[in-house]
Amino acid sequence: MKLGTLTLLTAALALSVTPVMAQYQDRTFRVSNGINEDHPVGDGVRAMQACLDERTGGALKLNAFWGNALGGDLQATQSLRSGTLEMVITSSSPLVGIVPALGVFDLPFLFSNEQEADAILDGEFGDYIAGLLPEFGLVNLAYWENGFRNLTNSRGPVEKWEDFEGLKVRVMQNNIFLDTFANMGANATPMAFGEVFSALETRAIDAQENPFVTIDTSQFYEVQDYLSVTNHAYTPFMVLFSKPIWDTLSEDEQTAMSDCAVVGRDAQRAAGRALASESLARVREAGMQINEISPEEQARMVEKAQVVYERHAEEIGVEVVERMQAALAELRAQ
Ligand code: TF8
Repeated sequence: MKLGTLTLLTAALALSVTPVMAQYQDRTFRVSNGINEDHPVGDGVRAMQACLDERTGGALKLNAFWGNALGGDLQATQSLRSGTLEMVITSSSPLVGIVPALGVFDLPFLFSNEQEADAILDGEFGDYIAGLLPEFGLVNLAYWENGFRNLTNSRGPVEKWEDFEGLKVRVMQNNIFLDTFANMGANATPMAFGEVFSALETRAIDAQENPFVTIDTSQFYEVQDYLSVTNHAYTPFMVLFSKPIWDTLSEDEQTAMSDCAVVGRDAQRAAGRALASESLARVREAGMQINEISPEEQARMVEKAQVVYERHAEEIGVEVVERMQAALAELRAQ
């Protein structure tokens, strides 16, 4: 054996026994948010940052922008695809024009409770959907919680199917939501989230639908009098990263981001679930009337909404819908 080979062998051996220190460059990622910082997403971002600080010694930093300061969800997501913005935390719903399969999460009354949503999103089905995104220039780091959506309006109490008749309701830029509300007899108008408050204030529209924490932290209680506990949809938040920028990160940096997004997720969901009842109490105190939907009426709504599944299966992808239904059936059989 020649000396040179021996030296190389020794060096290789030394490398394999000495733990290699992960390498992180100083980088700052801008994060676009439509909601305000006091929303539980704020807790999630702080927890994700604390995890990154610990993991990368302060090299990777999140710089979050709130209240649509960097544009709406859809606009921000397009910037990720072109590599001019690093991150957005957005509902999946406004993105169906980019990734039709995401429409599966918009199907009315899909999940029955948060445990079901967690199991589907954090399990195989969530991975399957995340696996579709890189082709569209997006990387999903984790699913966070937006929450079960509830209707608010300024016209009158909504407690049954017939009460939706003629209600001018803002929906997300999403065909399935549009159809769900049109099917109820409402006059549904797609609109970006950033325009909702003033459209409610000027009475251009009567109604909107979002989880309790958003109704609270976006101050919709100032311009809405009635809140119906409809729980008609659960649309997750996705923590999206720009694929073109992602590809410039080292493997260690990518792993730190993915792992810390999951740490953030757990903090965010916990904060959201703790805040939900507080938010409900706060909007009631602010003068909103809370209308419960009776179990019989809820069952009737679920039944009448089934037609939306049939009408949109093809556009979402029949395989995607079937996979979701199989995953849910398996969960419910346990
Ligand atoms: C909506 C969504 C939004 C969120 C937020 C802007 O109603 O639920 O509240 O995507 O991040 O548009």
